[in-house]
Order: sequence, then C-alpha cells, then structure tokens
Amino acid sequence: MERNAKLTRRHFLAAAAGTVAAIGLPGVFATLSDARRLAVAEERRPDGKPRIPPGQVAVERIEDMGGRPGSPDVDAWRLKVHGEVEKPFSVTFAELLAFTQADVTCDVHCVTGWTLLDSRWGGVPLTALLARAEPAAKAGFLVFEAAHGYTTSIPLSDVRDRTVFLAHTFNGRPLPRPNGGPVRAVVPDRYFYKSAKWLEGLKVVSKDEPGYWETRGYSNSADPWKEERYSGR
Ligand SMILES: Nc1nc2c(c(=O)[nH]1)N[C@H]1C(S)=C(S)[C@@H](COP(=O)(O)O)O[C@H]1N2
Ligand SMILES: [Mo]
Repeated sequence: MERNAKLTRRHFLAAAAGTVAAIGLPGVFATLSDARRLAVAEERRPDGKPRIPPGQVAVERIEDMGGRPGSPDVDAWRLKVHGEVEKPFSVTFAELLAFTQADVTCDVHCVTGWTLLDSRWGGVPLTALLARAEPAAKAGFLVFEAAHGYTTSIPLSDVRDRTVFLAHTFNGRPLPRPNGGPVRAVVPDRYFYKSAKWLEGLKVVSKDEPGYWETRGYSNSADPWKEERYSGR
C-alpha cells in the first residue's frame, strides 16, 4: 500500500485528559500520496455515490489512537439487549462469538473531516442479535449504550438496510481498547459518532432517544453525503 511520509497531527479532543467522549481523534494520521488521493477522489461506490463524501479528507492509517493501551477485558464484558423486545437477554463475549460472524471492509467518516479508507472489521451483524430479541411491533429505534454513559441511536430501518454490526476484531486483530474493545458498534455510511465504542447495551425503543453528541449540536441523521454534521441540517 502506498503511503505518504507526511503526517498530520490533529487535536480534536472535546476536553483535556479525563474526557469520556471525543468527537475526533488525538491521533496522527497518514495522509495519502497525491496520486492516490486523486484516484480515490474519482472512485464511485456501487450505489453511485462518490467514495469520499463532501468535505472529507481521506487517510489510510491512524498511527496513534490515544487512549489507554492494554488488552480489552473480555471476561468482564456483557451485552444487555433490552427495551421494547419480546425476549430480552444478555450475552458474554464467548456467547457473542457463537452468533453468525461477518467480515466487513468499509470506509469510516468522522464528523471532524477525516475518512479512514478500507477499515477491516470482524463481528456480529446486528440483525442476528435483534432476531433473537424479537423487537415489539412499536419498536422504531435502537439506542447503543456504551461505557461512561455515552449513547447514540439509529432507526431500526437502518439496521435492515445496511450492514450494521458489533465489531470485536479490527484489521485482523482483537479490537484494541482505545478503539472500543472488546466490542463496539460499527454503523457504516453514517458519521462515526454513531459507532459507539465500549458497547454495553442495545436498547430498543419506540420513541427516539438522541444520544451524547446528538444532544450537543450534532446531527441525529448524520448522513455524510448530505453533510449532516450539525443539528437542524
Ligand atoms: N463510547 C464512545 N464511543 C464513541 C466515541 C466516544 O467518545 N465514546 N466517539 C465517537 C467518534 S466521534 C468517533 S470519530 C469514533 C472514533 O473511533 P476510533 O477511536 O476507533 O477512531 O468513535 C465514536 N464512538
Ligand atoms: Mo468523530
């Protein structure tokens, strides 16, 4: 893979150390070579949309994710699936691995403007977990419940339309803790704040419950191709 030696340092943390939610990364990005950037700018997705949404800059690797190193604690991890469902349940990490597994390669788009190309994820499609829980007839939205009270939500129709999944593997290795390990949500084609890290619960609701960033000025629909970055847009 082609790489540019030029690294850009960006500081997008919402607050200093101790912050529980960050809208971007305190990381170092590997930007693309000019040739690769021009080629990627011309690419189209199977659905006809440009590969790079408007206002985004492509990066190929993130050198330093910030956050605390160390392996994720899979033994203590539990996921609670609850709310407007016929059959609420809770799973351990081992039980999650017993569900249908999927490998997904996708680009992810942070609302602060970077697009990471070709991130490779392994995990469980949300449809598998929801099928077991059996959402009630009035269910309309899914709230991702993460550590430290971080939440974000998506319409249940989005779960059916795209490959929304819970990832435990990133680029072929166990999902590192700074990236949300042991398990995070990945919602392709929405700004990345919809992809909750350190996932602890899935709550099905009839009325939407806008999440952490969505109640702080960011768009609830978060479509990168419509540049829905802020509320009311
Ligand atoms: N729990 C939790 N999940 C989160 C966030 C957060 O602060 N807390 N930030 C979101 C945002 S804005 C982005 S860009 C991505 C960053 O994921 P990464 O650190 O793996 O790149 O996580 C998203 N999920
Ligand atoms: Mo972000």
